[in-house]
Amino acid sequence: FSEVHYLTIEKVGNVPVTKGNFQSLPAHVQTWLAQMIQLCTPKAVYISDGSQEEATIVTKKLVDYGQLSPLTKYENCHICRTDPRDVARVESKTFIVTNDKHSSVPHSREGAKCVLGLWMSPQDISKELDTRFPGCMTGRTLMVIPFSMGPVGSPLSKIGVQVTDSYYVLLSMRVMTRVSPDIWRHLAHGEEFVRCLHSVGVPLPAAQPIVNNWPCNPEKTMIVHFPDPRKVMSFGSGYGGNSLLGKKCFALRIAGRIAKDEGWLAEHMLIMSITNPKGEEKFIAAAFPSACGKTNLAMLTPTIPGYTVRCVGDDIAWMRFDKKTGELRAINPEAGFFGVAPGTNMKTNPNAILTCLKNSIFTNVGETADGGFYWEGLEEETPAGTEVTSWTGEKYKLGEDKTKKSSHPNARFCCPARQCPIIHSRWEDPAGVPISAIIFGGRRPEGVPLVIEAFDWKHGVFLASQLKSESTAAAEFTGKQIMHDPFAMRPFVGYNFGHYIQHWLDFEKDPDNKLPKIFHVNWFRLDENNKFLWPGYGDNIRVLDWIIRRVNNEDVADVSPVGLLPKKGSINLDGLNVDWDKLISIPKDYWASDIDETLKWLDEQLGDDLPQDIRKEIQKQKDRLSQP
Ligand code: SAT
Ligand code: MN
Repeated sequence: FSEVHYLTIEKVGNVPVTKGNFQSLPAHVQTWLAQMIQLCTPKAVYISDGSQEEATIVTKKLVDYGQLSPLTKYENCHICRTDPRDVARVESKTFIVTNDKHSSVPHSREGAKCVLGLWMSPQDISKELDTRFPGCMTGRTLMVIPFSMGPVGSPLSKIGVQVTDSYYVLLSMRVMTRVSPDIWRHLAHGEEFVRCLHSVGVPLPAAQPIVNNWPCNPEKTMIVHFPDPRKVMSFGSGYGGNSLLGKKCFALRIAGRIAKDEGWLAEHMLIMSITNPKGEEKFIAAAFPSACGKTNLAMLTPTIPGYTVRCVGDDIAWMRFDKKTGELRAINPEAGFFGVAPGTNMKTNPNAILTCLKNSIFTNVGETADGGFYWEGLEEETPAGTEVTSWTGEKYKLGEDKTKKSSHPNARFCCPARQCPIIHSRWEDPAGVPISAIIFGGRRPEGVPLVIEAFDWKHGVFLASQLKSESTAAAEFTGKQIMHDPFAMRPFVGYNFGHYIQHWLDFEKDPDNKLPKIFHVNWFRLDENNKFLWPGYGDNIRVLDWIIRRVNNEDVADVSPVGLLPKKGSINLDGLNVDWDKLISIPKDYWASDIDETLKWLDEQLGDDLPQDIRKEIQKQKDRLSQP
């Protein structure tokens, strides 16, 4: 075998390796890289070591090129403006490829457009990829990034290698994952790794003008997942979710498939701990669709005295039931935060602001004349009259023209998690942290109470399956539509969603599993004047406190047709002026039509793949709602 490998490898010899030692890499990595080099025809190969020196050199290169510029107000922070056509994930161009269609996507009903994953056959995708990848790195450097999702060497972690022609991706991957030459040692005996290929899709000389020094190829963008050979191929976009392949592509879509095969969970969830005034600490995981405030919740500043919050992760959780103790243990596979910038300020999320004052990259935000970042939400912290350059390059003075927007609504900060002032001391614990409660939530302007506790595991899985939320700027959708987003995983699931729901249900079958309680929250309910009924942000601790009391089985809940609701007076509302009855009410008409709509949607989308247990839960909810 090795001889065959060496024959292929020799072809790499034509392309100079400008950093690192190719021959010292594990043989199976060399083989794969040789194929990638042959396919993409770069002018050079660069093997990243993830070091600070490397980051400094690459940053300078990008500053000279004009893709980054320093934000001089802070230490080692940079701003980047993308081509305005490349600003978010593109779900319509994100595919899962398997031989068998229905291992990837459900048996949707005739005529229904499946929105729970897009499948393409290996034959069809080959044709697409053949018009994209051959020669795609001509004139560019192919970078090799060895990374770990999760602490290097943890039994819960997984390894990937990303090839990319984007220096921005190299710098961001270094923040978001653990990039280190140690990875090669963990692959020394032919161990599995996820193969991640990324190209901005602009070989040189470029066929079209490059906008903002941000090469990309929106017409041909395509993000393709091969769950069986554990491979991702992404073309044409430099934006985070499309290009930092360790994140959604690997840690959710590919890892989700691995997790199903191996009996664990890869979820779009934050992980945090709450310590109450008695000093008891509990860890929770919470799933919300993109841009619904996961980062804010993960590091919230409690508004009621005596509580401490610590952050373990803000976006992705890998969780498995411990064989010995039955506890659900979770790790954050990431090493950084890639958070939505607009709306973040010293009131809504001081910890996020404090995390990103050094070593951070800001994408598609505004810049103040004195070298600071600026975005919508920082008005009170930035003097009126300050000159701002918007993400599109327009200069204006703050406060003078209220129609001007400094930032793209999906503008992002990318910062190292270890810099977070309230990062948990165990955030890198290789054994993970024990989860006591799982929360699901979305933006629901109407009808949905502040918090609901599921009756039991099955009911909780049903609550998660019927998750809906108002659309956000994190994807390509426009307008404020309420979209189904079961488990907050609609864009991120890597296999048949019916099987995914069944996988969740199956955890109940092992009597040794200590199943966490499941909750549904809604911070976004509006009154008749379109004003939020709940203050949100730091005041969400009041709801978390109630949730923890329910975890401790305190008698603070009442039965309702849709789940357990907090008893009046059981949530601490000291100092708030809220309309409790409106906040907790469950308008029967709304819920009666909502459950019909949910059943219709789930049935259309999943057809016979919708687990029977969910159909039964829906029927039970209908029965409860129709009781007088
Ligand atoms: O997809 S990203 O990871 O870039 C952001 C998100 O949608 O959560
Ligand atoms: Mn996310």
